Amino acid sequence: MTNSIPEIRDSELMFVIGSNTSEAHPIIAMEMKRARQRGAKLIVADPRKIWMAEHADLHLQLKPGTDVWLLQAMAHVIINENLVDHEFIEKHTDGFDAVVEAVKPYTPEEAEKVTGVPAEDIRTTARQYATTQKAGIYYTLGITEHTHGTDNVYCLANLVLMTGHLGKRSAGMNPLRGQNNVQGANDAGATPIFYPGYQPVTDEAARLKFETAWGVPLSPNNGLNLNVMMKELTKGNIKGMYVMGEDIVISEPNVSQVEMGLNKCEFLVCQEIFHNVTTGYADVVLPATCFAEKDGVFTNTDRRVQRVRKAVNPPGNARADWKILCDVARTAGYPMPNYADPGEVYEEMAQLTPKVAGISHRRLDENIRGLQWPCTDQDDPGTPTMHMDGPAIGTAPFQVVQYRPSAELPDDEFPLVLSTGRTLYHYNAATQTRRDPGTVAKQDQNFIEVNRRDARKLGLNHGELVKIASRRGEIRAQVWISPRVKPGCTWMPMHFAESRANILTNDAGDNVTGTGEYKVCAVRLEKLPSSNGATYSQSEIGHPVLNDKQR
Ligand SMILES: Nc1nc2c(c(=O)[nH]1)N[C@H]1C(S)=C(S)[C@@H](COP(=O)(O)OP(=O)(O)OC[C@H]3O[C@@H](n4cnc5c(=O)[nH]c(N)nc54)[C@H](O)[C@@H]3O)O[C@H]1N2
Ligand SMILES: Nc1nc2c(c(=O)[nH]1)N[C@H]1C(S)=C(S)[C@@H](COP(=O)(O)OP(=O)(O)OC[C@H]3O[C@@H](n4cnc5c(=O)[nH]c(N)nc54)[C@H](O)[C@@H]3O)O[C@H]1N2
Ligand SMILES: [Mo]
Repeated sequence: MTNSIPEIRDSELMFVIGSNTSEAHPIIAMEMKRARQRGAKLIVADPRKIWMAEHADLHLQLKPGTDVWLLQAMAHVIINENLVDHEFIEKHTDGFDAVVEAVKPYTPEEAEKVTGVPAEDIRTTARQYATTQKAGIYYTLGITEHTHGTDNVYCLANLVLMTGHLGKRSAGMNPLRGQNNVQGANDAGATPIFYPGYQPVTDEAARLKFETAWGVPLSPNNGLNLNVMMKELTKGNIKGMYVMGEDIVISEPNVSQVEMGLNKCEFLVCQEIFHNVTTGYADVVLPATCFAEKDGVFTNTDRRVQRVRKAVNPPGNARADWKILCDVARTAGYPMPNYADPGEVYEEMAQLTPKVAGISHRRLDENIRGLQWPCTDQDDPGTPTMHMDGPAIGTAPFQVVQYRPSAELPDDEFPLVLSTGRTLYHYNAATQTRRDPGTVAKQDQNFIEVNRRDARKLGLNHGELVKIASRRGEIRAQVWISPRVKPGCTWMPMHFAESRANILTNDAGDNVTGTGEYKVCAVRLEKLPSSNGATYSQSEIGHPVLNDKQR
């Protein structure tokens, strides 16, 4: 996020796009509702009538995968009506003229044809966004989990830059991060292209710095992204894999291919706090401690580094992830330093990473609200709002984007669009939440949201089991006739191991990040003979997949 969660309450306008904020980020949604009560406008762009849309002044219910059209049309209006911030563009950006040219064909009227959003609503959104001072963009996976996810993000960034909504409080560009510490994991270099603090692997000076500090030669090449790894696994080119805290057999797109790959994989290590479906394939499972059983830091979505402290003792032989990693490295022959605690690990990172150079466990103990990076030295109070003195990289480049349709569109054979995501009650692969009787009582089986019109055409009743097929496989789930989705669209959560959405999803990846197209694929619904009333039994959970390595 360029800005911070506490700034949300002072917003004047929130543009929430592709984010089911109240179910996936309920605390942030509460801040948004608070802002709303204090007079802020809320505009939601989402193919589904999510709860947030019910709070909104305007709901742009676009067709899945058409965001580029919507956002380019907004840019078209802002430019045509001269609502741009000329001074900001002049002083801080580069390449605006090319965008002016590129968005010319994206008229609101044409956009209406593609997106299904009335041209007048696009105009209203563009005008209000451009002319409101404290206007922030909030987005998540509805924007990124597409083969054109990066294009979507570029379009949003273009809007921020042309209106000068950067480096101001309660404005900016705010991707809401999914997991408690996914920001921290990325910051620490858990990506194939960066050392800690986004220092590029391909940057010679960065590489030399880390080679000197770690006393080993390092590869000058980027690693493989997850999407490419899974494809190489399926081809049998990846012989060994080390999976830490992920249930890839549930969460990767086109997951039957991943299962085939795991059957070929010669050596699989899972470092886990529970047995999940993927550990069923593992040669070795290393038991790790959960968040409440260890010390360290988490970095929140607004770049806020905070201390977490051990509250309970771990069970059995479970050990902190960092201790396991250190021992594996030592056993493999690398003389890992004898860190006394995670504070010393952080110290090393801070020494090598300018963005967090001023952060330490000691300082975090004194600052109970955490420190937000960039925080470059001991006296730096941290950075709640980024780019206050202009873009951190100097000049911010506009990006020219052209619409590309989703990789798989509905046709006669698979006539419906399926989008997937999450519900309030379960967490991702549900390894954790389906152990809790409370959440299971709220939601115990998979379902697919279908519009009444499509259900009637197919003769489907609310609550009956239906077969859902895509080009990649088929599953069963309960039909939910739902006003949330428009005709032609369906939606289901990703949480259910015995009815995996990812059997259906498309593994075509974004051309920059590789992120799979979880948000759009084509499916067919088939009525099952005498299916009424059939449900899954709880005993099936946890053992849904058999494979030739299971023992
Ligand atoms: N309860 C709960 N909370 C969670 C999680 C969980 O599993 N359960 N998971 C966490 C994680 S890891 C993450 S990454 C976040 C994700 O948080 P979100 O991204 O908010 O969650 P999703 O349900 O994946 O999808 C977001 C929204 O995108 C919309 N959408 C689908 N297709 C499109 C499209 O083409 N365009 C637009 N504009 N919108 C579209 C969907 O209708 C949905 O409302 O949630 C985090 N929080
Ligand atoms: N169809 C569809 N698929 C999706 C998505 C979607 O929107 N639609 N979203 C994608 C997204 S955004 C995400 S983030 C992924 C999530 O997919 P996964 O990461 O596979 O799902 P989680 O349930 O979050 O898995 C976390 C695992 O980590 C373990 N764990 C928890 N704490 C610790 C710890 O401290 N240490 C260790 N070693 N393990 C721990 C848990 O037991 C669990 O097995 O799914 C992706 N897949
Ligand atoms: Mo995520």
